[in-house]
Amino acid sequence: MSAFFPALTAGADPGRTAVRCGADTLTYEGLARAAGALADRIAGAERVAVWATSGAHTVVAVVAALLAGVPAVPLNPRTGERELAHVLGDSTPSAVLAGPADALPAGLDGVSRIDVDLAPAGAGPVRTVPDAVGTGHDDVRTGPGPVLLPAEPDDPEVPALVVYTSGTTGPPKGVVLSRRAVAASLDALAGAWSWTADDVLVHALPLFHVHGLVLGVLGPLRRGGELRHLGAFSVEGVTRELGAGGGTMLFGVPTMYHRLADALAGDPALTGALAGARLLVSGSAALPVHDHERITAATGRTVVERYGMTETLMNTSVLPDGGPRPGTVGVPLAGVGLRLVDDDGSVLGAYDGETVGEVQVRGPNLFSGYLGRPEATAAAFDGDWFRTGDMAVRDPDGAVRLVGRRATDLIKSGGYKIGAGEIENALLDHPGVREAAVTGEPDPDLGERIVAWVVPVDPGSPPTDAELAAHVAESLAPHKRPRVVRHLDALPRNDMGKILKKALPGAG
Ligand code: MLC
Ligand code: AMP
Repeated sequence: MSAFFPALTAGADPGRTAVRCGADTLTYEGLARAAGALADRIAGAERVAVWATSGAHTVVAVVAALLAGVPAVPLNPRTGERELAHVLGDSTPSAVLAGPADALPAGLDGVSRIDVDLAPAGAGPVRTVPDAVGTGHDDVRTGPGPVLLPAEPDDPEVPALVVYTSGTTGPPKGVVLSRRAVAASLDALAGAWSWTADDVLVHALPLFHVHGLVLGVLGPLRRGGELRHLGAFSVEGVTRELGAGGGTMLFGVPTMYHRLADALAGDPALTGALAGARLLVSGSAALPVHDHERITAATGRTVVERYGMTETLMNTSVLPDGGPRPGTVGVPLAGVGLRLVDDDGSVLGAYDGETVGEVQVRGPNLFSGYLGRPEATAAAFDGDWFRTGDMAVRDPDGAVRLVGRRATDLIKSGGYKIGAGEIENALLDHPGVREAAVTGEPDPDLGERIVAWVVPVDPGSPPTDAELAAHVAESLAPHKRPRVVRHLDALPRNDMGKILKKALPGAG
């Protein structure tokens, strides 16, 4: 496989800015130097974890892992004890890569730590020369204290990342993404969006899921363009970096676009910044038509939606020059096969905007399997077609319109996929909880908010809502905490004792 990041090696402009995160700026030369040095340190490891804070250290760590051909497991730095123990036990990383100033939790005590150095001492200016002397390195970068950029793996099936994603029940599963899948998806997006080295991508997405990490970090670096990460989402940050800051593209989840839409009235600087961007892209959940309309009315720009999934990377996108298509996620990307399938397994051919089926996809963008779970991997496929669990119709022009999900126990909140089962298990761990059920209900900001239905052990002194939210946040992660807690005397159950979520008051 050719170089994953051509701009780090041959003939690129080494002085071009690659990444700006807060106070840290790295040119392509600086990134090659920092990631090259780290790649040498981790070479040969089976897997490494990355303490994926929203900063330049995460970028260097993941680039180093790709250069070394070592799969990286990004860790949410806010992951709670229970979830962290699961991910570490499941993925058994030989080291964790972290920023020197990062405080790591006790759960990582047994994993050796490697500090990411943004500016390794002794490494001079980078010069790339071909490997003529059989050093095993493609490029030898010389200067005071030469640093070697390792030969990247030839096999495109070598895993690049293992990204954890929630299922309906039980703890999250590790999705193994090969170099082939990541490259194919990014290159298909580049084609659809005319994404080039001239683009400056602005975003504030977390770097432990595919939206922020694959699209938002590996995307601009594969193109040889620039990434500006805001650290944390804010209207001011978007205004600054897209406006005078020179950003050309914005990636966000619908919650972020909703907050931008709320702020547009009376904020000419934000309006100008959005109007001046080349491309505004939303994904990870549906952007409500009302938010599309508010943004277009104020800025004259349409937000382009694309549809993806951790297991499949990107499947479809609205084409930027094809006119506005609010409510659809566009057409399949180059190389992606997409079909709708009925409950009985028959393939639906109608492009009538009405016939609903499950979305199945195939193509080079697909994952290699769930780490260590061959049965779960097999169950996710129908032949070589991956069952997404998303329900959709096709419009007459082929655009895909998502209409729901097969599993009601999957909640999308703020663009995060969250399994009801993992929260129920965490709640049942609390000494004050006898029974628990978790559902999602519509929320104008988050898309869906997590609701916990709880039967307390002692109805006279039930645990407080804040206590239960903190319990889930500490055990799993803050974004998995219930936003609403409702108390019941008993959960509705069928004759077999199964909880009937549809019979919860006001649910279903
Ligand atoms: C509140 N907080 C608590 C807490 N209550 N912390 C601990 N215990 C408690 N009880 C804190 C949080 O730590 C955080 O701190 C703050 O309150 C708010 O937390 P939040 O719930 O995360 O923030 P919110 O404002 O609701 O976040 C909105 C958001 C976020 C949009 C910024 O949801 C987000 O980043 N979403 C992106 C998800 C994403 O990338 N999905 C892609 C999946 S891949 P502080 O310090 O932050 O204030 C995929 C495929 C595809 O879907 O197609 O893309
Ligand atoms: P995740 O497993 O976290 O990667 O989330 C993948 C899921 O996010 C998909 O199966 C969809 O349900 C949802 N999703 C992603 N993009 C969109 C979009 N543009 N519109 C609606 N849902 C989306």
